[in-house]
Amino acid sequence: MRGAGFDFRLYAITGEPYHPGRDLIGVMEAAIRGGADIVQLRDKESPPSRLLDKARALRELTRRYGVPFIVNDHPELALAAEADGVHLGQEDMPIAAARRMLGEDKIIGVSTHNIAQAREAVRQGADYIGVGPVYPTPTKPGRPAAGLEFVRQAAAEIAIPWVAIGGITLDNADEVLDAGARRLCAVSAIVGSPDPEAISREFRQRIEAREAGRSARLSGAELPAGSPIPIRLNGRETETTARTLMELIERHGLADRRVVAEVDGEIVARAAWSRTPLKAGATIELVHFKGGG
Ligand code: TZP
Ligand code: MG
Repeated sequence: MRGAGFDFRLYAITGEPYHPGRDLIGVMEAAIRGGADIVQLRDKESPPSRLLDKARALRELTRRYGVPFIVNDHPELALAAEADGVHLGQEDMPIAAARRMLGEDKIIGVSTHNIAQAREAVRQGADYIGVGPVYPTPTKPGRPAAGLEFVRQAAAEIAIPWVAIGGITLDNADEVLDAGARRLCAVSAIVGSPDPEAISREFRQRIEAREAGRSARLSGAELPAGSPIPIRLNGRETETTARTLMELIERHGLADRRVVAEVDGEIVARAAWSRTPLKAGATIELVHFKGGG
């Protein structure tokens, strides 16, 4: 499940207090039918035995639809329910400890509330990160909004999948996407809706519409100068303050040499080096051919 191909667009998280009288599985099935392509069990109230029942039921549902299933807070529950992974907050167990418990194949997601936490989660090996709360939300009381600026910073810097979360509704989804988000997550807007399927379908359409127009806007993405970002260069974890592929290549003294450069598995033509941004978590291969002929 984990691996280079892991990605998603619309992340639906459970929130049973938002749908009293309606069944958890029915609500989450509607979200999936509408286009949610990853599901998380988030339940701060139930005792462990109830949690395991819910996790097992959601596992069965998500397996039927071929959608990844993530458990919030509890790696041991993720294992017991055969979930695809776990989602950790800043106060939860460190990523390395969760990785030891879960093994290499499980997905580990991490909530981050500012760009420093986002960089650190990438460095520690998170498979995706949550970026938020974008807006204040009753689903996470007491957590101040990180705002759209954090979304812009993540868009500029973070190369692993990251998802905007917190107070996102159909009324503000477009400005979150305008700020650079390519994935959205919602609790209340989806599960609190009388029609979770229709809402999910609309969220999904908004995201897809941006994706379609995206490649044209990609060139010239400005990256903030400053702190080093973690990258993987020729198989080695390292850091760089270079902000473009060209800067990185220049710093290795290779700009005038015969070099093939690959970013995240795609060869980048020399003409595009200067406008290819470097993002935290990017995998870069530089192959330098020595000698002539
Ligand atoms: N993490 C950051 S904000 C948030 C979580 C779990 C709550 C999102 O819920 P909602 O109802 O979509 O604002
Ligand atoms: Mg937590």
